[in-house]
Amino acid sequence: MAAGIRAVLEVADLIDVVIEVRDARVPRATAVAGLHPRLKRKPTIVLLNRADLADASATRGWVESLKSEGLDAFATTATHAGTLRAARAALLARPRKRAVLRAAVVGAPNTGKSSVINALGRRKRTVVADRAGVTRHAGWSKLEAGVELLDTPGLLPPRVESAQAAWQLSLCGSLPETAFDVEEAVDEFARWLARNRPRFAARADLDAFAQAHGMRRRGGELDRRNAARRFVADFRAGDLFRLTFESPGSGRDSSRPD
Ligand SMILES: Nc1nc2c(ncn2[C@@H]2O[C@H](COP(=O)(O)OP(=O)(O)OP(=O)(O)O)[C@@H](O)[C@H]2O)c(=O)[nH]1
Ligand SMILES: [Mg+2]
Repeated sequence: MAAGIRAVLEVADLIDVVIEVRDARVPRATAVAGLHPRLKRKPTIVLLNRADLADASATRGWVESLKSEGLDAFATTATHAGTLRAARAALLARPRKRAVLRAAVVGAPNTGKSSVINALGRRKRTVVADRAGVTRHAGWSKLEAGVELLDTPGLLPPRVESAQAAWQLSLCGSLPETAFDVEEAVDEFARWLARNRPRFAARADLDAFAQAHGMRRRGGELDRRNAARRFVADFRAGDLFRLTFESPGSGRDSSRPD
């Protein structure tokens, strides 16, 4: 993802506003705008995107917490353009130092950056797909007269903070498929659910999931690997349950250390 940060930094002087797209289910692990001092200093609008897949009250808590730190924060679902209305208004209301207001849309891979650009412009301009690493090059597009948006490739911290953050990012689609073992990620998830959301725990039991879907190998044993793939696809599509992994906690957003 080094290309991602390079692409943004090359034009950092031109950028008036950063629109940071986070995944509302992992708002701390997908906070990347603070990674580089040149981006961190810019006025920032934080979008907690994929709000449709996150726990609604947790998202409200995150929005409040980010606002209390002085950040402009909005819950959005980029696949529903209407949810971007308030964020769009906040962007257009920004004071303008130059004739053109330029905003860079940055975020971890697959958080919905390109979808946000399409939704802000209320039309399809950029390619979106449900896997990390789709946008490979930064590209400007005009939102309206005098306002331009920069789509950027996904950024990740050089080192993902913890093993827990890694499997959570994997499940949410922000780490490439090759970066994790799908079966292990679902098993970790099942253990996390048992501790934190016991009412959902049985849903992530791979044996039970394979059994329920009739997924067996030729010899007759349960096909846990295929079950894990199907489970992850269902989870990403929002077919299982809404869930937020990280709670805002108290005080500052630790993802934006000084
Ligand atoms: N459920 C849901 N899906 C979304 C939302 N926003 C985007 N998506 C989907 O998420 C997938 C990734 O969206 P993109 O816009 O390509 O994400 P990106 O951040 O540009 O991805 P990269 O360029 O690969 O870093 C697509 O399948 C989108 O349709 C959302 O708010 N809710
Ligand atoms: Mg993209």
